[in-house]
Amino acid sequence: MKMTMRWYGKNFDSIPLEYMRQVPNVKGIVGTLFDVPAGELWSKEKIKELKDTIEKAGLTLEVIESVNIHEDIKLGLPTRDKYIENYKQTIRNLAEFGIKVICYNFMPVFDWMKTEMAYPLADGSTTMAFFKKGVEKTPEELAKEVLEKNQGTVLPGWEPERLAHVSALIKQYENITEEKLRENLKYFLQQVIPVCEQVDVKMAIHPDDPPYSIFGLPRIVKNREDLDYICKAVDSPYNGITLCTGSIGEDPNNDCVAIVAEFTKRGRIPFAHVRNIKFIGNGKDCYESAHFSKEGSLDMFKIMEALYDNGFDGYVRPDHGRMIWGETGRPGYGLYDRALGAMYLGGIWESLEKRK
Ligand code: DNO
Repeated sequence: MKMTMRWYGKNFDSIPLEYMRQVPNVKGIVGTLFDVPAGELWSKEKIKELKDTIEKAGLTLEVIESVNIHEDIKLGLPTRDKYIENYKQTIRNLAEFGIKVICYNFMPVFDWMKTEMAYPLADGSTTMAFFKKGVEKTPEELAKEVLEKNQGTVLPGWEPERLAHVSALIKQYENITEEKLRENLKYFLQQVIPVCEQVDVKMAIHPDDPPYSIFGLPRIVKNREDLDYICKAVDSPYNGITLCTGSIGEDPNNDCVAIVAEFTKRGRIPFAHVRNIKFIGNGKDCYESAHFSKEGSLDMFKIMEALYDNGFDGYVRPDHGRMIWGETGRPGYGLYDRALGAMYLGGIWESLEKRK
């Protein structure tokens, strides 16, 4: 298990890489080229610059999150082929610089969705939360509210320029059923996975967050059956999953531990996002709790054990953290609570290793 932390890049992340390096056991960075729009080719120059910056700080770069998928690929438009060609070349370019895993998602229009960015907890910290009633509003109403409450902080996919035509974006999916979206994913995978096999880079799809339809959009990475379909769609170890416990776990019908165990055993989890969530109210609302099992609704020991017992040898990141100790910044991506999470998960892993 290799513990990592996500870093958005020097112009987009306020946390110095040197600080991340001081978190015991964190050796690697999950990096990205945040300013390259979906669909465009990642140049070798930019990849090299990112890698050099990270290595200069004494850390490694082996995982990318995300190389985003152009909307035309998800929609299955004739223009998708040129974007898939760019994706293939991006994979080759990343491989040249030692990248081993590419995390991506196939969520239409939006990436992950939270309705609260600074939900106050009893201990004085704040965290992100998802309230079902938030997505009963129109996306425009919700975005306006989130922007106002959070002094301009936006979620990926919620950038003002995108929101200006969000209704039109959603409308494009009017006739895209889950079945059709699945076919479009399969079409994409059939083309990129052979390249991955040639250059030894694993693709790792991130589950939908939350793992059910919102705003009437189709969602196809929600549960065990969806993951099984995806793995079989192109049956290769290079077609993998970013197992995110906080996303899969958001549907109480999903047995997170069993899912982690099964897909680790099948060799399909090269990357895991391990965080806890706490259900409140009606059973669908939840907030992102501290990692410690007792603080949330997921059993972090059992999740780590399911990875360990089934031979996991990929990358883990503590995913999100609360804002604690007065820290400010990108919601979910402060340093302090993620560092606590990395330590806690590393501690569980050490006990698993030593008890055998
Ligand atoms: C949230 C992240 C997601 C993830 C993408 C992968 O913190 O886990 O935004 O990066 O869905 O493409």
